Amino acid sequence: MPERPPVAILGVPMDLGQDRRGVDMGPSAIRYARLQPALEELGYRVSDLGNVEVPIPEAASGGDGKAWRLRAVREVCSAVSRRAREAVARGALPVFLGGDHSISIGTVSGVCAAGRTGVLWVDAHADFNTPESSPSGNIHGMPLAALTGRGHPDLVGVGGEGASVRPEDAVLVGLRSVDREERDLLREAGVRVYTMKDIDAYGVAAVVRRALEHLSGLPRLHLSLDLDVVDPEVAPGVGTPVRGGLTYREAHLLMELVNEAGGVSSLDVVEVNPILDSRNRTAELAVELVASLMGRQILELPRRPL
Ligand code: 6HN
Ligand code: MN
Ligand code: MN
Ligand code: MN
Repeated sequence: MPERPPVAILGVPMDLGQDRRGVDMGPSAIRYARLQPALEELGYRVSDLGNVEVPIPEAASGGDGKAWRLRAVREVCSAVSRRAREAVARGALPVFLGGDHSISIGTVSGVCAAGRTGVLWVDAHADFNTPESSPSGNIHGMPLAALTGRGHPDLVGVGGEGASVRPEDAVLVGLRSVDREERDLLREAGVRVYTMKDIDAYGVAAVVRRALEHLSGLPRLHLSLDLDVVDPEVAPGVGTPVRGGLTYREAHLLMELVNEAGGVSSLDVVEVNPILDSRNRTAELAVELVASLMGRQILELPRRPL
């Protein structure tokens, strides 16, 4: 077996970036679904670094209808960013367990300290709102905008002044719900986008190949996996479900193809909400998808070209 980087798991039980209770239990649900043993079975050395502390919503201050609980989200994301930076400096491959997607303001800004990083954002949503464009004021709809330098200075400033990611280094896959003003922001920024329509028309394989080609020159690759990219019939345990998502096999194929192309240097698994789930299915799916990304194969045989 080739040399594999040590994996470091970090939980971020954050539910402050949206308004449905339960997503703070995502890290527990994913651990309960046996993430660590699944990775060890693939030959990784895994350490679980525990959870970053997150205040409960009742105790979280700051922010208004444009960006709820802004100060608390910023504080948690700054702590996450430091932990992420330390993990990659030690040579680990960090796997961050959310929590809602606002955690990525911390995770991605932290891993970017190790070098220019391509970001593959796999999500039903674009997460490209600013406080001004957001219809909800929920910060989990803003992380990719903040990471590329747009939005509230308190969010953009996490992990250091200014943007962590260049817009041309980000690719969105699986989109099917974008807010009106968010569309304009995305277009102006020049982020590459593959919607569900592209996946329907060209297939997951072609879309993933294009997305990875676009990011291939960069030394690092971060995958931010929002489980709501998967169809809610398959992954019901998410706070903002949207019909028409990836099938079970499309989601696996996406992961398998990223693995085949060389894998990732860091990963987020976010938006799993066990209160809304049915018997932990969505957390179990999350673990399966991570295993596919990290090298689990249907057959351990040499591949023959088709
Ligand atoms: N997520 N675009 C909507 C909003 O409120 O800004 C939904 C965001 C969902 C975010 O799923 O990570
Ligand atoms: Mn998201
Ligand atoms: Mn989403
Ligand atoms: Mn920053």
